[in-house]
Amino acid sequence: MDMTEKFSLHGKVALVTGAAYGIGFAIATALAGAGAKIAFNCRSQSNMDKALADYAAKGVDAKGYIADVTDEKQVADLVAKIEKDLGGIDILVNNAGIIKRIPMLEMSAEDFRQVVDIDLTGPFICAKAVIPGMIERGHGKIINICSMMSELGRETVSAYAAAKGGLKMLTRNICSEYGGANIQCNGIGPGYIATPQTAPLRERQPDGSRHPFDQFIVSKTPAGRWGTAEDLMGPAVFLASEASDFVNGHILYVDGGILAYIGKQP
Ligand code: NAP
Ligand code: GCO
Repeated sequence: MDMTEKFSLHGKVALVTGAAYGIGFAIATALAGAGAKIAFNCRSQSNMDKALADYAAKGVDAKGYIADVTDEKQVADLVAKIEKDLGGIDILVNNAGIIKRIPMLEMSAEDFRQVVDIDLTGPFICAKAVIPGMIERGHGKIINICSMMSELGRETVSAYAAAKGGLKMLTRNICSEYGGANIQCNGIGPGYIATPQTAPLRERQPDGSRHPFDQFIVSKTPAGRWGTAEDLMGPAVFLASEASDFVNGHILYVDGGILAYIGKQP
């Protein structure tokens, strides 16, 4: 048996949300490398223009659309446009997300709701928009980008942890409700990945030394380093491809071993 065929995405159409840069960009590039046609959305024309140039530089012929994942009408229009331009969506990667690092007692309900809206309600809206077409075509793959915070808490990220914990359960629920329609919904739980989202945690100190959080993460990660967006490419192709057809409702943590490790002995 030619195993490369099992991982091939030739003939498939993938929508990766919020993929102008960061993890989404790397995942979209990986899916394209496995043969998929790529659609992505972002929220501004300037990000879109830069992203299209970056995709072209990687040899990826991606189609970009402006849409906010929290807006049901914009998402419905996005899905309709992609179906017209590229064909029915076979693979949805719910990647768009934000974080607000604010101690819980200082966080407004408005800030909390915004994080939940983008990180949890957004994936619900996008999944709801593509599932009918997937049922009609008899197959579909949904990958939700979860987090270490789907399992663990930490100071200042109450809204993010609540949303990403919820996203883990939305993943299991989509699996439960639509597994019978041959839809696989799985999550990827990235560890600490060097992207714009985590840049504040890696900022150099005024004296040039590494940020204490940066040192903490490296010591907490058996791999001894931050992850890169490229570390997520193989897992994404696996979960988007036929190779994972009996994997459903699973969260694949790609964390250099953080969740397995109690931490350095004193
Ligand atoms: P990032 O560099 O901040 O990129 C996030 C992307 O989401 C941006 O392109 C952003 O676009 C887009 N986005 C945000 N809100 C959106 C909305 N309402 N509609 C459409 N797009 C929206 O973050 P990242 O590190 O690549 O993270 C990507 C995903 O992985 C997120 O869900 C994040 O929570 C998750 N994650 C990250 C890490 C990590 O260590 N970096 C670890 C675990 C999980 P704009 O330019 O329009 O804001
Ligand atoms: C934080 C980080 C995390 C990571 C990631 C961990 O402030 O703790 O930003 O939340 O981005 O989600 O998996």
